[in-house]
Amino acid sequence: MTIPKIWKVSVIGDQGVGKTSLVKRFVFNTFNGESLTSEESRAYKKKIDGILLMIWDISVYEEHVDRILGGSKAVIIVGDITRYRTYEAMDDMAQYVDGRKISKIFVGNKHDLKYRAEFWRDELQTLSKKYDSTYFFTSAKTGEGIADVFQFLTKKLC
Ligand SMILES: Nc1nc2c(ncn2[C@@H]2O[C@H](COP(=O)(O)OP(=O)(O)OP(=O)(O)O)[C@@H](O)[C@H]2O)c(=O)[nH]1
Ligand SMILES: [Mg+2]
Repeated sequence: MTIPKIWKVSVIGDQGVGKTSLVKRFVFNTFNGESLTSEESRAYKKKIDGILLMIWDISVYEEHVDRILGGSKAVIIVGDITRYRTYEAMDDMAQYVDGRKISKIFVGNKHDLKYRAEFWRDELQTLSKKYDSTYFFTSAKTGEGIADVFQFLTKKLC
């Protein structure tokens, strides 16, 4: 019997950027348009490329972010491209995570609404350069880009 690698991955980002939707799209392949603020952080399991991912959907109210982030292989920092201030929050959060041994991946979510974008490629490129990282565009609604984020994670971060 081979014991799978288990990786913890944390998903953070400003309120309503689509953290829960993104995780549920990836884990269950579902999307539910309703808006329900996550009061508590929650972990979901999903096996991909022989790696068992423990994906933490971190609540904006989480008191123990520090402890949850500890031991994470990667952190996915999500913004909502239709709201510029969620981009600023991405930078703040990246700064918060910086200096730890955790890979950062930036995600501009709600790409199906790109005609309403308040930030886009230039901004995410700037952020990626600043933190020596990479970025993706996703839509939890259509599923665009979601698998790419997690595939990148398991293929490139081994
Ligand atoms: N059009 C569109 N709407 C999205 C997308 N992702 C999430 N939403 C919607 O945005 C709202 C917030 O999504 P959530 O997944 O609850 O966001 P969250 O980051 O978990 O929010 P909090 O838990 O409150 O911080 C919901 O109404 C979702 O249906 C997307 O890719 N496209
Ligand atoms: Mg949520």
